[in-house]
Amino acid sequence: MTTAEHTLPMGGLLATLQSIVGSAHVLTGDDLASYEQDWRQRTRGKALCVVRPCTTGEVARVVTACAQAGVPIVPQGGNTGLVAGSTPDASGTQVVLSLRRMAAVRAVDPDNMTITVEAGCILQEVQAAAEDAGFTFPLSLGAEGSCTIGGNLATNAGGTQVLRYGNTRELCLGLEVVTPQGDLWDGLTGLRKDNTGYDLRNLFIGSEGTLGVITAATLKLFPKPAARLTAWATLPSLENACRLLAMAHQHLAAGLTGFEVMNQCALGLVDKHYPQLRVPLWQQTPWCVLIEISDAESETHARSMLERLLEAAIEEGVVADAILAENMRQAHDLWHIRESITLAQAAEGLNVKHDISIPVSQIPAFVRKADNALAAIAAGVRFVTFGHLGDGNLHYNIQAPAGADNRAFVAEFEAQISAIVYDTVRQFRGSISAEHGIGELKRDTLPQHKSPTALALMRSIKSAIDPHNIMNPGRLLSV
Ligand code: FAD
Ligand code: 2HG
Ligand code: ZN
Repeated sequence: MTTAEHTLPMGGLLATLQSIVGSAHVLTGDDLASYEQDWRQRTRGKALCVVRPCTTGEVARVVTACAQAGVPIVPQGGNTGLVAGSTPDASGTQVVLSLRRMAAVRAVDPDNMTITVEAGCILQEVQAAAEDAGFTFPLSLGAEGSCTIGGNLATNAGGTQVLRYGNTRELCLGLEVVTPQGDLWDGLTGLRKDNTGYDLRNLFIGSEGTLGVITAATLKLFPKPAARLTAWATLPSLENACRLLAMAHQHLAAGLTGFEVMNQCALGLVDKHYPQLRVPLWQQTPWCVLIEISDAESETHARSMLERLLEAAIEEGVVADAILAENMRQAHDLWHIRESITLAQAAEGLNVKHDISIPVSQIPAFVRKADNALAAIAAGVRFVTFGHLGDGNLHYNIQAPAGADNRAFVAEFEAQISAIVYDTVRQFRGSISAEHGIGELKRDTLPQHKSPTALALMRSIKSAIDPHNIMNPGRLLSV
């Protein structure tokens, strides 16, 4: 595969792009920081320009023009990705294609229980449109106020409801995609059954902008539950959290929609940086858990189910203490604490993230082993361990010792720390990326954790669909 080479003068390309989207929507110059800087402040690139099309036809013409010029394209939604995949490299030769102006809800089909939206729709707006139509769209994550559905699809985002509803992939029925040649693939169906060969939809989902530009999607809607209830529990150990998860599956069955775990260090950071959130009970035990139940019957039914679970768990010594949110406001406040961990970590300073999955049954053993190994190489490191325990997905993040220089710590220890963590993940047959993707940050780590056969197949797919390496080069695969 060849790397994209410029075949047309840049001025000619900029003029062509302006003629396609209008000059107000081709941004150049020094003020592109919000498009060039990644969310975690790990990398800062330089774009040739930012192009903001507002229709699929415009996207197709932009991609055609860039392909003809041999100029690479970096698709970008809300730029909330955590693996440095949505910002340009430092060469000043890549075009950032921002989908943010393509934000229409194209259709709601209540009988088919689907909604069709454009890629730049903010996730929260998709949720609101679903609510307005009398349904729920269950994808839910801390960045939902700024991430886009196109970015969610491109990363196959997870979040806090995966346990019941699945990842973004499971929520999507159809896609509209502009290929690296500028052709349109209209796969925007609302079909729940379609066995007509290779699954192109699932190939584009999770491809992190390396195979094409997602311009629209048809998504599944679900009935709104009659009631949602949230509980917060304190636990002496991670083993107990796993035990509580098993009990919650037994007691609540399909009613269990969320099960999140947070360690004391993670909650301590929220308490430090957002004291107004008033984190409950966090100093009592090393671990806290958030449980959500959704009930098709009534709030009374939901409450009695959750109370019975907690009573049994306290009686068996699994849970030390628990609170049940009295109303939606209190439930929202508890979830807000959980969703603020990433922000609190950012406020504390640069850190090392690991978004891993391990079979749930092995998680306590994994954490014990990795904690011990890391404490031995960097005394005083802080373990910010939290995540979607119900999915076996931990955010096993490492923060510099209190008072240390975070940037210097990351520069000195990141490679060593991540090597230990990923090696331990491999011993437990886990994954080095449960939900955030590979991007640039984990690109060079991926080959150590995929079989040569899997990597060769991935490279074949990339070169078959994007032979000139126009789409988001250097992300996911080094090629
Ligand atoms: P961007 O960051 O703009 O892009 C991400 C990737 O997708 C890039 O590779 C980009 O090139 C590609 N891309 C974007 N749009 C398109 C498109 N239309 N077509 C093709 N490729 C495209 N993630 C989770 O999975 N679960 C969580 O719980 C979660 N919580 C988060 C909480 C916070 C506070 C933050 C900051 C991030 C969180 N994330 C989480 C990560 C992030 O929000 C998700 O990865 C999200 O899906 C990215 O959407 P985006 O629109 O911001 O995409
Ligand atoms: C979450 O679950 C996100 O809150 C972000 O996936 C995780 O900050 C992180 O590492
Ligand atoms: Zn997460």
